[in-house]
Amino acid sequence: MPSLTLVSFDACPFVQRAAILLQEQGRDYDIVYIDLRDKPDWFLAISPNGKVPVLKIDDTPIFESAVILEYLDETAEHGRLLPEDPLERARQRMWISYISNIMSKAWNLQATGDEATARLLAGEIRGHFEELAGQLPDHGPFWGGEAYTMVDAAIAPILQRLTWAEGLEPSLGLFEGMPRIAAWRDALLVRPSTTAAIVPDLEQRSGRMLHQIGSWVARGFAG
Ligand SMILES: N[C@@H](CCC(=O)N[C@@H](CS)C(=O)NCC(=O)O)C(=O)O
Repeated sequence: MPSLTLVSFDACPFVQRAAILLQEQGRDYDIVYIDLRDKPDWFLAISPNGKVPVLKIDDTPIFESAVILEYLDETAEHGRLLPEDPLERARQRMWISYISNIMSKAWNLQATGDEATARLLAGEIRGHFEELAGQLPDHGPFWGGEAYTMVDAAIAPILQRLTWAEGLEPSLGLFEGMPRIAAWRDALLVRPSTTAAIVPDLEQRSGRMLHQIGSWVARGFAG
């Protein structure tokens, strides 16, 4: 088996997706953290967009979290998450792409210093949640019912960060009246792959960092 090295920024939810899948698969991997404010030359040489995650397979880098997820799934020895049926595979890819678009809104919601913008984004994210809730099966907490899927790995980091944001500013009401999304979130947040894929004090560190950049959501952070 080739060696796997995940190039990471510790607070990045896109990196976390890849780390979650590596944890689900029980694979050995190394992790290398970089400072995105001071990107090393070796990183810029393997990441044309200057973004993490990059996964190095021996010496070959691949970038884009959704591509990394697929590579890891296709090379898994057992327990592949993407289904065999092409239509079902396409449907999971489609929703992963939809979720990727929510990630930038989730970041803007956390980072903006403007209350009106935060509330607007919270409303838009609730709209996306309604769309996703309409896709979830009636039974079982995950996208595949009882079965954990690639869509679950892809969304867990956002549900985690939005839960932290809601903890800082409960009036956002992101999960209010959304029992199906809340149950999905609850199942994903306690899943060992989700918790093992981040540094242990990330919630505190994120709150502090958001507070320092003037985030409205984190304006009262006192940690
Ligand atoms: N579409 C990319 C997005 C990755 C991304 O936005 N990463 C952020 C950190 S969370 C980054 O590296 N930003 C550095 C920059 O834009 O300079 C993916 O899915 O991998």
